[in-house]
Amino acid sequence: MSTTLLLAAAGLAALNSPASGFVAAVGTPARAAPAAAAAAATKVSADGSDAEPAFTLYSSDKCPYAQRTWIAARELGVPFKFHAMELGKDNREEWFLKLNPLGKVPTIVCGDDVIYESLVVNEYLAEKFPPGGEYDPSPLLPASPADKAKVRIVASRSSDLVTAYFTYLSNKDEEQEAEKREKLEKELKALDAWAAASAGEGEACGWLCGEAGEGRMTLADVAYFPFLERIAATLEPFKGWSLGDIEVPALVAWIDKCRARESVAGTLKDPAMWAELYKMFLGVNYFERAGVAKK
Ligand SMILES: N[C@@H](CCC(=O)N[C@@H](CS)C(=O)NCC(=O)O)C(=O)O
Repeated sequence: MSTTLLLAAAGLAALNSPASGFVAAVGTPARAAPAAAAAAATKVSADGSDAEPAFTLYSSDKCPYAQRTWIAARELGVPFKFHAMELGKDNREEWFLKLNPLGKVPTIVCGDDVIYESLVVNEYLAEKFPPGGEYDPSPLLPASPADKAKVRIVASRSSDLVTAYFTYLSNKDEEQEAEKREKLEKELKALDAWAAASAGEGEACGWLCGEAGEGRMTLADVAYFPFLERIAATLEPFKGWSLGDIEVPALVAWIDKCRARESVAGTLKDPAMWAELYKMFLGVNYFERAGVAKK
């Protein structure tokens, strides 16, 4: 998703100024707590700790891809520094382009390693900070190679959901509306089936690919959640229906399960904010221009 296009879009350049708060920095870089958090059931990096960060996450709190890595980092429980980027400005500066020539968030710097592309960054974090290692990290992946492979298969399919969502949301052609909605529903139903299949006795849903460790979400859940947060907030205002209107009860339960998790909860925004932001984006055909919505 390119803010280059966003800035080129008429009228939005002004909104992208720090004063507007549109994609402005979320605040001072935060540091995560190591030892205390490690003891908690959900080890979440606590903002404001003086712990020495193990890595820096260059991020924006409005970017769904960056949110993937933000959640993974919080879930991991390793101390990190959150460096809020003003997209359209900071990400075009030479110092950042030297780190990531694509000028995109998320990007992380861990010692001499510079890694970008959200799904790749999350895999890197899982490998770099394995359970039992320094900082006593939480697992982001299940233990067996076959279960890990399942997580990767499911996570990589998230691009189909992303395309189907932004394509449907951006559609203005009445004749294509049903077909585009159907493509989105197909992806939502796949998620519903995975969440239902992993449900334990008496549960409405489980994690999409089972657990990474005792009760813990995997990188498959992390890959999807930011987009489901936005889908849940925007279907009703823009399309007049909600997830409750289609047969996806396990998916609806899974969204609640994610939202209740501390690592995710600390990244959530008001649904009304998404509706307002996306109204602006849709008004300038942002998702098509950025290449995430297809014709
Ligand atoms: N495929 C990338 C997409 C990242 C991306 O598109 N990030 C956007 C913000 S949502 C960005 O940094 N845009 C800045 C720009 O293109 O100028 C990933 O998964 O990390």
